[in-house]
Amino acid sequence: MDYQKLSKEISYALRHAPWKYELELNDEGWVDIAQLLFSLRQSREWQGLSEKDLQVMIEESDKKRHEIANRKIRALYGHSTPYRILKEPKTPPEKLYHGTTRRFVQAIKEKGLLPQSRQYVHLSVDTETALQVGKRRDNAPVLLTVYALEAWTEGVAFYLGNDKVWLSDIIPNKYINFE
Ligand code: HQG
Repeated sequence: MDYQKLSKEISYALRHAPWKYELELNDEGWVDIAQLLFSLRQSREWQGLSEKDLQVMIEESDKKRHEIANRKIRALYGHSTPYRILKEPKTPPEKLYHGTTRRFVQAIKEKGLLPQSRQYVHLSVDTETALQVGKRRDNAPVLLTVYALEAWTEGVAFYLGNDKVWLSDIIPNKYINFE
């Protein structure tokens, strides 16, 4: 089984287009595994898909994108669906990082970090992870440092994503270092 392909399709279903799979996310983004399997098995490629495959997909993934509990599965971050998924608010570390494309820097200097098509801004716990994120779109990405704890103290909300990814509301430019 191509677990990477499976992960991409499940991310698409759980982050962006659950209705195309006749799924409805609950407030925290969970869907019943049985319903997801039923839907995916309609296509020839995933005919033999089992719950075990979902577990293996998560274990073998390079990033912790999905989580299983109580016979349900959800995406941990990345959502663009119209109803905002409720994430657990959490006090952030002093600094978080964001890797981006050179051509976005000017706009971020002016407007701060915006969620754009997603529900939350995505931040990384370390510079290496942030640079990997930035490399998706630019081979020489720009690393931004976010003074997360200071922003949080002054009212910007932060939320738990996974061990590497934090989510937040808009980060005003005064909390960002562009060096
Ligand atoms: C940029 C992947 C102009 C922002 C990754 C980013 C991540 C602005 C882009 C996760 C802006 C949005 C999310 C502003 C922000 N003006 N551009 N004011 N503010 N931007 O893909 O953070 O592999 O929605 O810098 O690893 O790149 O899919 O967000 O470049 O963890 O699991 O707007 O998705 O994870 O791009 O990536 P994205 P992201 P997966």
